Amino acid sequence: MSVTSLAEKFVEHAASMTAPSRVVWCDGSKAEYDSLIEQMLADGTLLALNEHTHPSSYLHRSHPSDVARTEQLTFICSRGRDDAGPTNNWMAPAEAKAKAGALFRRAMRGRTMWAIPYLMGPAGSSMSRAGVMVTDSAYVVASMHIMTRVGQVAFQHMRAEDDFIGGVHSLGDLSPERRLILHFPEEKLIWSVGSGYGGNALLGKKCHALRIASWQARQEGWLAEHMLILGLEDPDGRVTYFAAAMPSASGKTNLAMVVSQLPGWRAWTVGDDIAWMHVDAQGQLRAINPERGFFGVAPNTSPNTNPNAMATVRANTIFTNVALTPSREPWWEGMTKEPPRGLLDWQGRPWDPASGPAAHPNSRFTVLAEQCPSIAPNWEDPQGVPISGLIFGSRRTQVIPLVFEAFDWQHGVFLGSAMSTETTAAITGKVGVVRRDPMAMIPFCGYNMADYFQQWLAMGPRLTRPPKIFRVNWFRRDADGTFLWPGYRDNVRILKWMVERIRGTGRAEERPIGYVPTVDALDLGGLDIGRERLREALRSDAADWLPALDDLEGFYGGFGNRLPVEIYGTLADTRRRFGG
Ligand code: GTP
Ligand code: SPV
Ligand code: MN
Repeated sequence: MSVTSLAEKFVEHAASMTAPSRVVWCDGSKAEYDSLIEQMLADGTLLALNEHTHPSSYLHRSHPSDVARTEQLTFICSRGRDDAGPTNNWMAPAEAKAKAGALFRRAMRGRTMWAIPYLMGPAGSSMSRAGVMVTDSAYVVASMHIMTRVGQVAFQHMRAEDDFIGGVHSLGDLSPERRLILHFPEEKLIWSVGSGYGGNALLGKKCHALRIASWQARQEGWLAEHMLILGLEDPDGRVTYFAAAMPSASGKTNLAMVVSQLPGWRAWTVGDDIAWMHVDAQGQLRAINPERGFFGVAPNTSPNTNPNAMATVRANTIFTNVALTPSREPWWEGMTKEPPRGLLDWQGRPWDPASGPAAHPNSRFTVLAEQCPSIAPNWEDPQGVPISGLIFGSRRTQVIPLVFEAFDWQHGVFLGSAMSTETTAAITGKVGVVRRDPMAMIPFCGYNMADYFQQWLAMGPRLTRPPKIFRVNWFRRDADGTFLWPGYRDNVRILKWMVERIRGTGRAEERPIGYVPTVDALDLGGLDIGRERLREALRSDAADWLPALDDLEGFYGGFGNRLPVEIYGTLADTRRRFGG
């Protein structure tokens, strides 16, 4: 492999700081992956699973205090504080370097440093971007092999010597007290120390492909989004592509792999977590999936909810923090009705149901996308796929209807900016607390979100046929706490209505919040759901919405006059339509 001299310099500099006993450049080969696995089996980082039921699959148990993203330890270190904005933690670059520098100093002594050149996006795509990260974690290297394209292909994509994002990662001592995840967008640099967990440590994913990429996208006129990408094929074989933003652990992987209940309709998976979207020369929005694999939530994945994910993880999969059966098979809550006897919990102790779930609620699988039965034949098309519909979804027990459509692009951007959601186990902290999460990007937007809304607004006029924008909520509940909508595979019914709206045939009523499907507009064939229940799922009234709009105004106020006037204007219009 030929390494460019700037990449070499970057790695040498990281090595002089962390003092590893040796530096190994990764080539991304299968032999390299196999030897990493062998090494981790030998030192106990991985346990081999049942070779008959789960060939070439492994269990990794992480440190119990290192099981999810830690947002309070994640910082945007732009030169100007205002450029990070009120929704990000900010630290001055010099202070950040001093703090993390002390943690990195000689952190790799006696250990191997791997240097990983990686590409985010399909080979041969002008939308793909390269990175070079170093790490002292074999688990991170093996995961990067699955989640990104590692090796020479990264250098082939650099348009200049310095055309890469640099990343420095060390496990440190895994203590949250000595953990920092730092982004220096002006230097195209990421520093992460003290965590081995996915979003904190696989620097190509949230750090590069969202926080740094969103900063670059703003400057270059594109969008880096926390979105799945899927194609929905109709009975005539026509495929309509959607990109959908939903907060962490709120349904992207499930929707991306959905198995249709409707005869003749089928979904094709393009990506399950991140979308990079550009306007092409014809004014069409096109999206690529920058990733190569899935880092998916295990709990509640079952042959019922997500058969495609179950089939995907049958082999060549690394499981993290799931439970283990006596026959060395992985298990998690929701996989089967009854837990098998004799389970070891995610920390390797005999499972005691009184001490909590057997699998960690944020336990995950890491697996190549190409193993997914529903993977789209064109998922690695360098041109990306043409997007006709954009979806913003969140997890709300109340207020937000099952589905509705924005009046136009500007209104759709407003709906995205107005999202809030209930927190999940994907981040440390309390679960189920409602928080603001515009476009599902609150943890991932690498710059001032007021500017981000402006970026979204500015995309509309550049598009010849702007995608229709929809808002969904699979998580609304009745007074007894039961989900009003069955969700999962029945979500295809909602996608079908969206396709009909895009084609101009779907029926809807105009409401203050947008176009809401009439009860008979949804294809409910074979589904046992009462009209009253569906009406409740679609309900939107002033009594719920006016207070919610007041709360939203308070959130917007945090951006001061940096917030685009269009956003305030659309808020005022909505209030007026409700008679408020
Ligand atoms: P990240 O990988 O963290 O970004 O998560 P994700 O958005 O891909 O979420 P995922 O699809 O893995 O879903 C997480 C959890 O949401 C699942 O375990 C389910 O509990 C729940 N979920 C997903 N889809 C539905 C749905 O349609 N209805 C209901 N009720 N729950 C759902
Ligand atoms: C998320 O939390 O949104 C994830 C998992 O997709 S992580 O890679 O940890 O960010
Ligand atoms: Mn995610």
